[in-house]
Amino acid sequence: MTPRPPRLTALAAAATLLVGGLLAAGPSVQAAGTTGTGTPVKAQDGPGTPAITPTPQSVKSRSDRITITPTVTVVAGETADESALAVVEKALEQAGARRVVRSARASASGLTVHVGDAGALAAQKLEGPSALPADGYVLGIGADRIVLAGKDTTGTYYAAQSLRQVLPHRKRPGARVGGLAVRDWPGTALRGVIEGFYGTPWSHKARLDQLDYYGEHKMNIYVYSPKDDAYLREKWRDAYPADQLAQIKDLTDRAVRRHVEFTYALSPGLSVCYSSDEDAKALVDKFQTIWDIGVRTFAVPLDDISYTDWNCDADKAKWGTGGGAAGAAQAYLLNRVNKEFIATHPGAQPLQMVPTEYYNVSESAYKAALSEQLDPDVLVEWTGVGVVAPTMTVTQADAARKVFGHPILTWDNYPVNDYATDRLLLGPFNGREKGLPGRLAGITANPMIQPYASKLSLYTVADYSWNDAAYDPRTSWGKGLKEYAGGDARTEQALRAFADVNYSSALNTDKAPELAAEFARYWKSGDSKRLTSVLRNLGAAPARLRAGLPDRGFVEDSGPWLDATESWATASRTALRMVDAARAGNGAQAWELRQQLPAQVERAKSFVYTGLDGRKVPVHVGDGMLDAFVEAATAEHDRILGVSGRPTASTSLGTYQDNTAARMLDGDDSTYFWSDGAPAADDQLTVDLGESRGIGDITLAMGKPGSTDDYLHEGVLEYSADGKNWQQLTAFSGKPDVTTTALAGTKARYVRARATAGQTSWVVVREFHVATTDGAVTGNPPAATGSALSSAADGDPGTVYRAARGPRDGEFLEVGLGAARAVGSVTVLRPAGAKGAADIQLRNADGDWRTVGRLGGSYTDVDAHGRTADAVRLAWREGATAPEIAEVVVAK
Ligand code: LTM
Repeated sequence: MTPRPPRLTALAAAATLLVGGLLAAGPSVQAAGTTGTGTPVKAQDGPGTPAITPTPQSVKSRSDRITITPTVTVVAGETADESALAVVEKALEQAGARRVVRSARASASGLTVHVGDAGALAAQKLEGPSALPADGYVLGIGADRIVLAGKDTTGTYYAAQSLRQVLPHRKRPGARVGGLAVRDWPGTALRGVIEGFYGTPWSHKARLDQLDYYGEHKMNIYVYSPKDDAYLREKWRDAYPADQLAQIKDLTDRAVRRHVEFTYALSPGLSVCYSSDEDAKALVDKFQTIWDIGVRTFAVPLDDISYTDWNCDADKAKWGTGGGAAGAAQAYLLNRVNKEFIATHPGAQPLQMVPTEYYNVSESAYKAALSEQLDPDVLVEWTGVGVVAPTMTVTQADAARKVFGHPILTWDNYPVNDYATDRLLLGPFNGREKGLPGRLAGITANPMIQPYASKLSLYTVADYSWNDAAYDPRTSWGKGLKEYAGGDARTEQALRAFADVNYSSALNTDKAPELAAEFARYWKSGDSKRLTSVLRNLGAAPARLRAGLPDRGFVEDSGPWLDATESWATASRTALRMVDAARAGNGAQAWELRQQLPAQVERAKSFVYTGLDGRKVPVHVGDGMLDAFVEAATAEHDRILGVSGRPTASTSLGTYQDNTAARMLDGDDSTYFWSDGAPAADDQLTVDLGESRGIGDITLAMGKPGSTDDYLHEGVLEYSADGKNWQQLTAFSGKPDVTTTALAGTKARYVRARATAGQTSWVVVREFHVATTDGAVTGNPPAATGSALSSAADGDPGTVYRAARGPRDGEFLEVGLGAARAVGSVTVLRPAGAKGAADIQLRNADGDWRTVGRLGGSYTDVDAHGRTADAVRLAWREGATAPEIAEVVVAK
């Protein structure tokens, strides 16, 4: 079996889903989308009125409007704090108020805004927030006043955020604002982000910016747990240098102002001795330094460590071995922290922990030990069923609650990309069942290494966590794009196009869904006008975002992906124009465009992300769509030209990461196909030559350094004309390199390697080469090193015969047709700028050569008027320039 990086080996075992053991859902709340009396609410998303985000539970418009007067009085009530007041005052100024003054009582003239004062709702005949869960609020606009009434200070702060979104942006007073009654509360208590990925940790500036973003989007937790911060893992016992501690304090202060719980997560698992008094003290001492700068929430993640190896003999002596022993040891240490630190610090929030088995719900001795021995008030983090769970259900959450025996806080591994640093994951939070937030202590999402680019999906996480009943992934995604584009329609369109080609992930399996629909429409209709415009917009999107996106960090985060998007759009447009030209009968233009494609594709593939370790990873955008479109367009051009095209590869096996079957045919021994599992009998790898061809030597090169056992151990090579009926070429056993030669005259379209027995190791195929024998090319000048005569007529215009020298008098290049047949035309494709003159000749039944035309330029198409011939040749004129031929196409 092929080894995996530790965090990905932890694949979910099949879940034993257990029902029951619900977490108390908190104060009872009414269904979303209804008012307190069950009346359906009016959608609050009209033109010119920014939608409140996350989607509120209940919004009703009122008939009474208020006016933003030149002076607005702000009265602070008991749940108002400076953060809420600052948001309200700024929003009023942006709405046109000239003066915003604070006062102890309402003004007799002019608008008064009551912040944190539930009593002021009476005039609006609105019910107060006392029955709402924590963080809930009521916002009333009407009866000549605005009232913000939170269940608590956070609720009032959230009311202020909603008001900010509702008020217009005006330069002068006088704006009339529609009456509104918002009654709103969160779907789960904790909603936010865990910076818990491997790779370059976020910068201090980015973290401050994130905390602002969380406050604006009603997220209330940020867990500080970057895997590559040494002071959190390798050096967990060490005190912070003063400057780093000062930064954590700065973050804590900002978090307090944004009503976000800054959670400090220390991961001692790589070296801790669970039974050691010194280590327990080191943990508590480190927490104390963090407490001293204002942090009140703490976590001890124990993920991605070995629990079969102890770090000290004392642990083995105390607990023995196995998962149950590990669970008992972890519970022992965590209970000490809980008693010696959390319980002795009034105001400390419940301790959080990440178990070593965090990715499933199957019963185990480890989980049983945690369930029974860990203090009941400790929150357990869980990633769902799977490390990156494509879906998460209520049943699974209930099973997690039951098997861990503790309240569950999800560590949702989306949009994290540390396991796929070649990608930005810009699609919405998806596959999470409605009703889930209510069963959880909360939801924390592990974001991308790129903080600013993470905001698009975090917007949807916030929306789902707040109001899952109203949540629709695509709608929420669209709203997030709109907000992030800052109100400019063209920037929004560019952002949407860019996010679409960076959409797919384990949660969103559709690849570039909007572009995919455009490609499908084009292939069906043949109408290139619309697709031209789509691709033009996609190509222009990076420049538009670079020029106009308000959040400059996004542009910095996305640099290589923006470059790749622009280049892929260019290549796709070239491919589209090529098909257009070929379909219109303009062969020369189509060929000219086709020759631009390889360089454009190479450029599109050239952009890299540089990781923390300095490794450069080529980035992917719209893969499986943009590249597939270029390939499909090339195949269409081949079809119009009348050539078989490049062979293609397929397999019944799954693919590990990006090691696709196409890599078996790329002529590069250092790249390979790699299966994502062991083959069973009859699994196969197939080469499709595109049409029936004479076949000769066949080479199957398997295994690779570091994975020498990854090859088909028992199998056969077979060929077929139709892909259904197969004949054996040879059988092989126990060797990674297989070669054979088909009997002379063998014709086939397909050649495959088929397993005849199951095995445990995976399969690597470096190259699967099938040499063809028809269209045999003979003659002179000889091919230069690295080139072949056969490339002049191998059915693939992408390969080129390059001569080693200029032709001599009397030399020729001859292409056999197999048998005499009518020849409609001869098309000779040469690389742009290729030189050298030749007569194009056909051989008739008498063996005489007849000239039918002359070679000229890179595209020569000669009408042969259906003459019968059994060979075509290029009779060279003597010259110094070495000839180059991409393809001699002999059409019927
Ligand atoms: O998910 C958990 C609990 N731990 C690690 C994360 O640190 C990592 O970011 C994700 C994604 O690779 N996988 C993990 O296992």
